[in-house]
Amino acid sequence: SSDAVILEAPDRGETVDATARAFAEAFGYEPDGVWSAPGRVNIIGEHVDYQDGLCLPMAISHRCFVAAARTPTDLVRVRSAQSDVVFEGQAGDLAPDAVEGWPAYVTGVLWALRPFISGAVQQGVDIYLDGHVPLGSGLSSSASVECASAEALESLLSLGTTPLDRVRACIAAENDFVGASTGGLDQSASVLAREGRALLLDCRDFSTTPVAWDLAGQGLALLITDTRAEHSHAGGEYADRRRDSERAAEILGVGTLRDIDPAGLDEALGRIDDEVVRRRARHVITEIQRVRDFDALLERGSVREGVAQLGALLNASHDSLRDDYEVTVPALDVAVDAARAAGAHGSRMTGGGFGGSTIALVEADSAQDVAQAIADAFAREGLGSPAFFLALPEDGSGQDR
Ligand code: GAF
Repeated sequence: SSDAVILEAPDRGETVDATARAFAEAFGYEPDGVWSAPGRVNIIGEHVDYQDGLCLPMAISHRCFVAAARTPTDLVRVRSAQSDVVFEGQAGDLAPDAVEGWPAYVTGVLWALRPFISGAVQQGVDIYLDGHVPLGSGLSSSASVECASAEALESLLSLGTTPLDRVRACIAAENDFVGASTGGLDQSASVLAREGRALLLDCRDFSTTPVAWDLAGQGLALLITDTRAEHSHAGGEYADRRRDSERAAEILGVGTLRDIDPAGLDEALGRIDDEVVRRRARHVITEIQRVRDFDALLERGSVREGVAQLGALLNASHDSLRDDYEVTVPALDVAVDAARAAGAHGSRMTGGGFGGSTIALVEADSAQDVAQAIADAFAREGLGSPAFFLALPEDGSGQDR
């Protein structure tokens, strides 16, 4: 296979300038500002957010940029560098199912923020979007669009929202406007992420605790492999898994599987007759415990000190997602197996699955070799070339200019 290249995100300052220029070309005047929000990787805690679970996401350096301005009319116009599809409509007409394609991720946020807008939503805006989180990569390109839009709208319309208000508005945009029944992990990470940190996210209330995650200082790195196997949340499989887990909670007589004490796992599983639902429940309950164990290791010492056990937890998470939750695809398993064989401390899929990306915790000076081993395995298996990045913990959404 060809040489594996670990790609860097485009320069942030230059992209801010380019997005402002593109706005001016598209609309014929200068924007009021430029805002951005990052994509994310979830280090551990997968497919548990919609069961009130715990997750450990961090932002990555790939971001979505939004240049925008308030207009004197009630017209909303949305354009992007990535697509010829444009949206134009009256602010007051925004409603679920009224907007098609990617502009729904922008207009849905304006719609979801309406409780913070005094009077009816009559205020027009012009928005130009430049998204650099690879689309369909499982790295939360959709959340980055929503959260960058929310930052722009907060500033332009002086809404007075808190970061958590914006998280909730972006979740509502995705669930109720776009119609994808996702759980809130991605929007929380994109808004609340902190530079140099991972976030322990409690999905009961979306409260977060920053966790030290200084890999570079310890000679370690988190290698992202975008398998480029197409994935989408609007698809039925994600919703099926969510339903299976809700069924399990119902059978066990709890609001969510978070309420099940992992110490009583066997007893609880014994009460679920359906073999598939039982495995789904086992994943969710054990995954939440893996996040607790992971966090406890990070509390106790550095990533370096706990690296073997942390890696083992990453591996166990992937195996559970593959065998019990059944959300992996061959490309994800090939990437994970190749990373482990090449000496990664641990590796797992990240995000919703059914395609998308994996992460591997590696020695910094072996990242290139691990990437090459994955690229070689893809070539051997007849899979398309993957893309490689390093996950560098960036800050969450905000104003760039
Ligand atoms: C996707 C969803 F959008 C998240 O809410 C979460 O469920 C994740 O899959 C799985 O952990 O990214």
